[in-house]
Amino acid sequence: MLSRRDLIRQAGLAAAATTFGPLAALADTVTLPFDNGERPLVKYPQKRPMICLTSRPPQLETPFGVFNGGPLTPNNAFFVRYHLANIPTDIDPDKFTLEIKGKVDRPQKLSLQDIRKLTAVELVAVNQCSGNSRGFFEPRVAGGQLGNGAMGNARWRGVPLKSVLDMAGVQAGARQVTFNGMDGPVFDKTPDFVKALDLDHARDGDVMLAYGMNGDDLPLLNGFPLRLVVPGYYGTYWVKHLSEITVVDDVFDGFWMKSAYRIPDTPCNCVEPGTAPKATIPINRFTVRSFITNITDGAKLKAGTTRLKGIAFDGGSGIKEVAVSIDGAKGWLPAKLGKDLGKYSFREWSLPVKLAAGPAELKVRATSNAGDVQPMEPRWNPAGYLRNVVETVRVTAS
Ligand SMILES: Nc1nc2c(c(=O)[nH]1)N[C@H]1C(S)=C(S)[C@@H](COP(=O)(O)O)O[C@H]1N2
Ligand SMILES: [Mo]
Repeated sequence: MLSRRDLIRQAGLAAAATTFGPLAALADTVTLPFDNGERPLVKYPQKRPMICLTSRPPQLETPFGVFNGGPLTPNNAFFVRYHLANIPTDIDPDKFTLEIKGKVDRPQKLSLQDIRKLTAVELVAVNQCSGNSRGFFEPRVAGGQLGNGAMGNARWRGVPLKSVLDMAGVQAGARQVTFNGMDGPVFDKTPDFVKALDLDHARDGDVMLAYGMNGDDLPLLNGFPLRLVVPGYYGTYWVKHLSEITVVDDVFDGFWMKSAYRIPDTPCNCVEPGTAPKATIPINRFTVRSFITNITDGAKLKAGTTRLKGIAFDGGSGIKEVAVSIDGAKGWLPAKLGKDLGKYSFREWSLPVKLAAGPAELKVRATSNAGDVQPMEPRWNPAGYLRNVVETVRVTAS
C-alpha cells in the first residue's frame, strides 16, 4: 500500500517530469449523447479511468455507471473541476497553513494539525458542478459540454467553518467571507479563483472545512489537504486547497462572484431560450434532480418485471418522494426510497415495474421536502446551469 505521502510524492514527481497530467491516455473513449460528445478516458493519480473534458487544467467527469454502485461516490471516481491551469501538484501537508484574516479580532494561521485537533464533524453531501449536464442544453450554450457525471456524493469529515471563524472573532459590521485556494492563474490577467458566502451562511454550522472524504484524506485533485464544503450549494463554492479565509465588510466583487456563476433573477431562474437575462444573481442551491442508474438509454430488456433503481437529491431540504413513469409520463408510480443519509445526500430509490414487449420511455421525477418538483420541460439559461428536467431513458423490451 502506498502512503498518502508516497502518492503525493508520486504526483509531485509526475509534475516535475512534465506538467502534472494524465498518467495515461487510455485507448478507450466514451460517447456522451450529444453532438461532439466523444471523450477519451484518462487515468490521473489517485483516480480510476475518468471521462476527460480538458487535461490542463484537469476536468474529469465520472462515468455514469458509477452512480449505480451505491449512494457514496468512491474517491477515485469523484469528478474533478478546475478553472486555472496552475494547480498545486506537490503539497507538503506538514507545511500547509490556513490563514484567517480581515475583519477579525484574532487573525489565525492554522496548520493541518491544528485543524485536525478541533472537534470534528461528519456530513454526507452532494457536490455538483453548476454546469453538470450542460451538453444537453438546447439551444446549445458555451462552456464545458458535460454529461451527467459532474456530480458526486461523499461523507465529508472536518470542522465547521463556524468553529474557526469563532476562534478568529468576527468583528461587528462584517458581511461576507471570501475563500481562496492554492491554485492560481498562469497569465496574470486571469482573475484568481476566489468565492464568497454571506456571513450568516458561513456561520450556519453546516458549511465546513473538510480534510476527510469517505474515510480517507481528500484526493489531491479534490482539494487535498483541505477544502470548503457548502452543503446543498453548487460546487463553485467548494474551494479546494483552501488556504485563505478573509472576512470582509462589503459584498465581495471578484470576477468569479460578480461576473461568472450567475443565474437569471427570475422566479424560475430561467429565460426564454436564446435570450439574455435582464438581471442576474449568484448561483446558489441545487435544483431537485433524479436519475435512473441501473438502465442506460437504448437498452434492450426482457419483457416482464424489471427493478428500476436510481438516485435523487436537492439543495438541502431532502427528498420527499420519487415517482416513476414507464409510459412516457402518462402514469406515475411511487418509488420506494432507500436509506436516509441526510438531507444533503443522494437518496437512493427503487421500484419493480412490468414492461410489456415493445419500446418504452422510462422517466423519474423527484419532489423535495421544500415542495419543488422537477419540470417536464427543460428550463434554459445562457450559462447552462441548473438542469433538472425529468430525464428520459428509452428502452426496448422483448
Ligand atoms: N481552488 C479551487 N477550488 C475549486 C475550483 C477551482 O477551480 N479552484 N472549482 C470549483 C468548482 S466550479 C467545482 S464544480 C468544484 C469541483 O470539486 P471537485 O473537483 O472536487 O469535484 O470545485 C470548486 N473548487
Ligand atoms: Mo463547477
